[in-house]
Amino acid sequence: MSPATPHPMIARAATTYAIALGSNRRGRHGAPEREIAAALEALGDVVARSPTVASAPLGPSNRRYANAVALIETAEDPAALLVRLKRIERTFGRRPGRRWGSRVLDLDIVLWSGGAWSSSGLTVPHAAFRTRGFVLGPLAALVPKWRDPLTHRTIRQLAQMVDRRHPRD
Ligand code: A4P
Ligand code: MG
Repeated sequence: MSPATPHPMIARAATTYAIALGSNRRGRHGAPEREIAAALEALGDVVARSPTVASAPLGPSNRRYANAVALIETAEDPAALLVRLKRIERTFGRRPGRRWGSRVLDLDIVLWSGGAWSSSGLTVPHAAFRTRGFVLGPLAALVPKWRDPLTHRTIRQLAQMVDRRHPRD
């Protein structure tokens, strides 16, 4: 065994992540719903997924979004996972551009079973997920009892709070 190979006894255990998927632009797989389906394949290690929902755009874009949430299991730490997600976004044809611009694929790390994480360019839980119905709705269907490590509220509670503020979203 080379020195760089971790001993099996100390190999890092798999942890669970909730990943939010969004698309509001056609790509090589087709309409946004097709891009989401293909992205779930590309992610791998998906242990649960929500249905894909259509949602009105939040922000300046006027194109309707397809959104979904997936749970994946991996031993990668959040920084390593973000690198992989950015690579998948690129292979789906996403190009860096205007923040909140139309995109073939957006992959955000929403929650991690390891708790909170903060490093350069990465904050977990995702800074905006507590106010987003298109994330909290699908997430609440998967992990209603998971607690946000910052507010200590459950996902179900956060989803209900957003529903009360935006009953028609
Ligand atoms: N970053 C920091 N924390 C994270 C995290 N937890 N997960 C950094 C992923 N990335 C994180 O993101 C910009 C930078 O945020 C990343 O390079 C990473 O270092 P980005 O995906 O490159 O750019 P963005 O998506 O334009 O910005 P951002 O802030 O991620 O936008 P959002 O919050 O994803 O919003 N309306 C509907 N209905 N549905 C949507 O999915 N999405 C957006 C984009 C706007 N409106 C929407 C939807
Ligand atoms: Mg993003």
